Amino acid sequence: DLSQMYNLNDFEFVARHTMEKTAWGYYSSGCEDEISMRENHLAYHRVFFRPRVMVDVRNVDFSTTMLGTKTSVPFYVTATALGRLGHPDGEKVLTRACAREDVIQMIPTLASCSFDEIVDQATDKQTQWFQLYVNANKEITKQLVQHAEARGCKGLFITVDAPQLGRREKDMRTKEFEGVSHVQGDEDEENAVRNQGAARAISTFIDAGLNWNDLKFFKSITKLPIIIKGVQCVEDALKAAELGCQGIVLSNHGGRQLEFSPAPIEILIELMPILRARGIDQSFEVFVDGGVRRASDILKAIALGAKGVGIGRPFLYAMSTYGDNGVVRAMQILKDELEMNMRFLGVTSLDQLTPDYVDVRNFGNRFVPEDKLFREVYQPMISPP
Ligand code: HOC
Repeated sequence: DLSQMYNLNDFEFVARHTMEKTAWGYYSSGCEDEISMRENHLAYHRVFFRPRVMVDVRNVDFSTTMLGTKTSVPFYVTATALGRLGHPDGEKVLTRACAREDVIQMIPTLASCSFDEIVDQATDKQTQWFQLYVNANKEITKQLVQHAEARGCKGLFITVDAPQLGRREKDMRTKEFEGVSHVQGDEDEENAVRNQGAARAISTFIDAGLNWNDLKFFKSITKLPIIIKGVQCVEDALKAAELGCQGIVLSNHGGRQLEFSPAPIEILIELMPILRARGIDQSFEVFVDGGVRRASDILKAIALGAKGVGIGRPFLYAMSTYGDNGVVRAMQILKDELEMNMRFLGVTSLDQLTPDYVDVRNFGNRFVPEDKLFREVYQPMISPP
C-alpha cells in the first residue's frame, strides 16, 4: 500500500505490475532500444556531490521561483499525454495534487481531459503552464495559445522535438487502447490505432514545418513567456536566447523521440558556463526534464544552473496506482529527500548551490549497455510484464 512507497521507483514497480497493459506500454515506452531513456537517468549517476559540513542546517528552504512565480519546490509536473489511460480523472488528479503540494503543473496539449476541465480543477493560487504541440493549422494554434493565456496560464512551452512520432516499440506492441477518443485533432484514428499503438493515434496534426522563423508568429499572438521545450544541444539553446525566448527545456522527450539524443544534464553542464560568460544565466531560464527520480538528481541540476526540473512518468505511475494520494505522496517523498540532501550538502537555500557543489569529472564517459547488464537487468524492465 501507499505507506510502503519509499521512493519514486516504487511507484514504477507497482505500476508495471498492476497497470493495464496498453497504458503501461504507452507511458513507459522509450524509443527504439531505449538507450536515451535509460541514459537520461544514468547520467545523473556520473555526477557526485562536493558537500560542505559544519553549516547550521536547522532551517532548510527549498522554495524557489520559476518564470517569476514562487513555488514550494524546484520541480514541476511536466506535460504528459493521455492521463485517462492511467486514471479515470486523468490530468485532474495531477492538478489536485499540485494544489495540495504547491507544485506547478504544465498542462499538455494532448491531455485526455479538456484544457478547461483541467484549469477549472485548479485553485486560484495555483500556477499552470501550457505545453503546446504546434498544429499545422495556425488558426488552431493561435486559439489554443490565446485561450491558455486568457485562462491564466503563466508560460507557453512549445514542444519542438517531435516533428513526427518516435518509434516506441513497447507501445506499438500493444495496439488496442482506450482513452484516445478524448483527444481532439486525430483525423484518422482508426487507421492509426490499427497500425501504431496509442502514441501514433494522437500525432497526426503536428506541424513538421515548425522552424525558428515561427517565433515571430508566437510573439505576435501572445504576451506569455515563450520557452522552447526539447532543446538538445548548446547551439539551439543559444539561438533560443538570441531570438528572445525567456527560456528552454533541455529535454529529449523522456527518451521517446530521437534515440541517442544526449541526457539533458549533460547538455546543461556544457551550456551553463557559456550562459554565465554572456551574463544571461539568470535572466534566461533553463529547465531540464528526463530521468529525474530522486531529489539528489534535482539538486545536481540546480547546482549546475537549472532553474527547475520537470518530472513526468513518476507522477503518472503514482497517479495510475494510488490516484491523488499517490501523487501527493510522491511529491512529499521528493520534499523529504530535498530537505535531507540539502542538510547533508550544507546548504539552507537553493541559491547557495553552485557548480562547486558537484563533481562532473566523470562526464565524457557515456553509459554503454553492456550485454549482460542489458540482458539481465534492463531488458526485463523494458519488456511488457
Ligand atoms: C508527433 C507528435 O508527448 C508522447 C506525447 C505525445 C507525442 C506526440 C508526438 O507520447 O510522448
